Amino acid sequence: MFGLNNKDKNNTKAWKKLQSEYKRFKKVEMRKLFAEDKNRAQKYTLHLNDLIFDYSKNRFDEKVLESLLNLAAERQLPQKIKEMFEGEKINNTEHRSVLHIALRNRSDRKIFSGGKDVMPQINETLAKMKKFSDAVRFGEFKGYTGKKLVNIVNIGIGGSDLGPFMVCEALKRYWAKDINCYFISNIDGTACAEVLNKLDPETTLFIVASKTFTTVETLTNAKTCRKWLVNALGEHAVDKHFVALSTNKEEVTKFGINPENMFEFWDFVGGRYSLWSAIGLIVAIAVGFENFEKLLEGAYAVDEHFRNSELKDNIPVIMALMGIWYNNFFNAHRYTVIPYDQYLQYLPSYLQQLDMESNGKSVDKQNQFVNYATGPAVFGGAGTNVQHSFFQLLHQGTEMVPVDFIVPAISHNEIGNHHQILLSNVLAQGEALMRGKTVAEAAEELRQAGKSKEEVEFLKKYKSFSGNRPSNTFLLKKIDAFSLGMLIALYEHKVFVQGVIWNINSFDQMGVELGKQLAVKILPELEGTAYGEHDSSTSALIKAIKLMRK
Ligand code: G6Q
Repeated sequence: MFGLNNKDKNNTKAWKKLQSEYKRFKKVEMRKLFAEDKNRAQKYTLHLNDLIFDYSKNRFDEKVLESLLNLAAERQLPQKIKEMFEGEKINNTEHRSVLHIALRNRSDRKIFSGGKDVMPQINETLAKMKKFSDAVRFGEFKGYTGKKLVNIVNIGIGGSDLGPFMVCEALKRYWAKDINCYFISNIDGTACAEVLNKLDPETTLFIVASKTFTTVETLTNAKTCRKWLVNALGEHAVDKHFVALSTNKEEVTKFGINPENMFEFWDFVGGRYSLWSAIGLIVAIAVGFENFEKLLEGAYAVDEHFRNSELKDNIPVIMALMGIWYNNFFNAHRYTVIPYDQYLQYLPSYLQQLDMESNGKSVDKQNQFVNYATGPAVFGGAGTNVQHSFFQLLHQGTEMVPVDFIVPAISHNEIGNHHQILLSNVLAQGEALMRGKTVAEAAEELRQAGKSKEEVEFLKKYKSFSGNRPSNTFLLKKIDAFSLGMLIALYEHKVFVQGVIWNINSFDQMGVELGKQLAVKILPELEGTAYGEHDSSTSALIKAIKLMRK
């Protein structure tokens, strides 16, 4: 398999075909497609359990879709999916299998990495998580002074924070009544101080979540929290108030956490794919292990769908192909995710890491710099809030930004007609982006509103909307552990498919290293114990900081 960079014409046949399809199709209006085909929505909607994925409001027709599917086939996608599920070392720069799918394998199928079935160790950790989360929830595992642990603090960053944080927030409705969850991630002392100020050491459990157990932010925060606890309750209290989630027993022990209080995971689980592992411990404590299992089951349902469905019926594949179509042919290098659900407000930041850390790469799997666009920038926020902030640009900006709308038909809080209003908004936005409003239509509307001829002439362009702006709609029945598990897994596999098509390794993150290296060098310079050579901007800023802190 060669990269897309390769000049071999046969290898990039589908890509070339898509370039010509783009020329044919770029001006075609979705309005027209919907008018011409009354079955368009039905044709381009996929179902999975209670989830409905409507991708009909995208700029494609049957021929475009066929060419996109040919691209996936040409990139040997089915084979690549098989390789991931069979534990091949597809993370080629780190020589690792990529087996987050094993963490939620609810069948008795064996899954191998390096010739070893990984399922027994996964199931063992799950059993340990169940036992511990139940014991905390039911007050059997108590604090040092015998009080129930009701404040659960996850200390972690990046993949060891964003996933459990987002899931806890999304499932807040299911939290045990007497339990509160807190998250400390940022190295900024404020993050620690603001949480600790609220807590009573006697009722607080710290979960130190770090795959490597070498991450400076997490270890610094964990040290501060450990000190806070020891000051209040003494060194002997640590075993009752600190647990670790990690792959690194040695560092956990060195840090001063009893290895018996460690929940293990493995290097075949990437940080940003780890919420299904021991990293989900806070979720299990907050919402109960049964709900944590439902989360896994939702993801497993998607894994089975992804593994077994034909490309044309495969939701993550279609999500990915639409993204490729816009990113690489329309040059639309960003997309936005808008959950119309307050509980999902942190989903966009979670997806930002999932997508941007996975596919923000410039070297392909054959060690060549790529000459095509890879991962897009992702942003988002909860609807309807964001309608009142960045939607202006989505509707009238000069660049097209594809949108994913996510909405549950039923809210956990059906108060008055709040949810009907919210639903009407999400549907209206999708329709408005697709249809737009022509200059002539805007003029007519202004005339109907009694505006003068001059005003109509002046305002008609400002009031027009180009339309033809694409969106997907994910309609769920309700946000619960199962549907959330499905949703997250759909995006994980979407990102994987795009990585396959771009021929990049979605599972390393070397781009975060350079800044870390430089920070280590600059720290002693700020503390005045070293002097370093920098560009004039960095040097001047170091000097200014030192002056201000004097
Ligand atoms: C995710 C990344 C990164 C990682 C953090 C925390 O895929 O690898 O976000 O999760 O840097 O790392 P540790 O869990 O090792 O502390």
